[in-house]
Parts: sequence; C-alpha cells; structure tokens
Amino acid sequence: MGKYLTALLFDVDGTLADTEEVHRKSFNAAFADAGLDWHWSQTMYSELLSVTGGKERMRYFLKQHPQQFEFNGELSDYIAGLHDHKTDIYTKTLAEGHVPLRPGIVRLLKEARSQDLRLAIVTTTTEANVTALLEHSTSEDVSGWFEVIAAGNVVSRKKPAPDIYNYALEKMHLDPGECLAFEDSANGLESALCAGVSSLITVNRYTEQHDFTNAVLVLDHLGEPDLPCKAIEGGLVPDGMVDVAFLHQLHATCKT
Ligand code: XBP
Ligand code: MG
Repeated sequence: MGKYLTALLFDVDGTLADTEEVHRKSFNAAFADAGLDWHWSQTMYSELLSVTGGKERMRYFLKQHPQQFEFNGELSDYIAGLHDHKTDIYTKTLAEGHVPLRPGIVRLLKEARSQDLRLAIVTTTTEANVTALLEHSTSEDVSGWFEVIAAGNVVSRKKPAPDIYNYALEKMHLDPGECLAFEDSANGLESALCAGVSSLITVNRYTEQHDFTNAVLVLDHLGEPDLPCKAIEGGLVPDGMVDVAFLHQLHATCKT
C-alpha cells in the first residue's frame, strides 16, 4: 500500500501561471537594451525551452548560433549580467498585474490548505520571479501558503535533474511517495519522477506536444466550476475540476 498523500509540490512557469511568453519578451527586451541583435521568436523559444534556466538557455543559444556574438571577456559574467537585467524586466512586467494564476490554482490551493495538505514550490526560475508572480497575480496572499519555495540556483543541476525536488523533499522531511507534483513540461515531469514523485501535468502551448507517458494524468488545466478541465491522457476528472478528494483517489493509484 503506497503512502498517504500529504503534500502538493507545484512547478511555476507554465503550471502556476502561463508565464513563458512574458519570459520570452523579457529576454528579447534585455537583448535589445544590451545592443544585441538576438531575437527569440516563439518557434525558436519553443526549441530553446528544452534547456531549463535562463542563463543555461542563453549559453545554449550562443552554442547554436556562434556567429551572432564575438566576446573576449568572461562569458559567464556577461550572461549573468544579461540575465539579471532580464529578471528585472520580467518582475516589473509581472508587477503590472496582468498575469493571472491558471484556472483552478487558487481554488485548489485554498482547499488543500483547509484540509492540511502541505504546499511547496519547486521551480527552475529565480526566487525573485516567484515572489513577483505570487504577489501580483492574485488578490489572495498566496506567498505565505507555501512552506518551501525551492527555486533557481539553490541547486547546481536544474530540471530535468531531480535536485530541486530532492531539495524540497529534504527541507520538508517528506517521503516522495506522500507527494504529488504539478508540472507542465517533459523536463519537469522527468525531474519529479527521478525524485520518486508522481506528477499531474497541465499543458500549455509550449509543452502540449511533449511526451508525458509517465505522468499520472495530463489535463489542459485544473478546472473551475464555470470552466471544466479536459483530460488529454489518463482518466476523466469528475465535474471537470481537480479537487483534494480527486487527488487522494489519484494518488492511491500511483505505484510509487
Ligand atoms: C521554467 C524555466 C525557467 C524559465 C525562465 O521553470 O525553465 O528557466 O523559462 O526563467 P519552471 P529564468 O517550469 O521549472 O518553473 O530566466 O529565471 O530561468
Ligand atoms: Mg514549468
């Protein structure tokens, strides 16, 4: 018999909110401000998203397009500086309050808290980006709802490595078998699974073509009373809404 479900672990970008278009535009604005002619189209960004972490993504882009850049200084410092500026642009954009949390997120978080499920964030992005999203995406004070915000550079290896999930599990003294992860991408799914955590997926336009074979369920979103969710892979969701009772049933079917 598997362990009882006690904690929900949430990815951020693409899961809590549909943020990757804001990231993409923030990268492009930072490149323009630096006088660079780099431009990441949606098509190119879709490919670049195979690399998690903004700094790692820029390095990967340069490897793929070496002719776009001659630099004889310390490349890591230059990329770090670009990324800091991009993060500044991104957080200022979120502060305008136009990026909402995805359907069902606040509803499920509230219910999970009322039923004493523990909550954590497990993400590749920077903590500053998480704080900006949580503070400006909803009128609820969700920042304080997460016991741990495992973000960005607290681990050396980003998703799909399991390090960031292992970090959160360790901090919360959790067994992976008592958790469910909420993710949006193949990298996120692999990271959770390698840490022994079963994962529910909510797709978005950048990840709907990914391979989610080993997810426990793949949905378009978590559902609201007036916006039922649709199952893409795995079983149907009663009433079109993922709620705590459904998560307990789903977790009971997990092998971990
Ligand atoms: C998504 C990522 C991040 C963002 C960009 O993180 O891979 O790199 O695309 O944010 P997750 P940064 O899905 O794990 O939340 O530039 O801060 O990395
Ligand atoms: Mg994600």
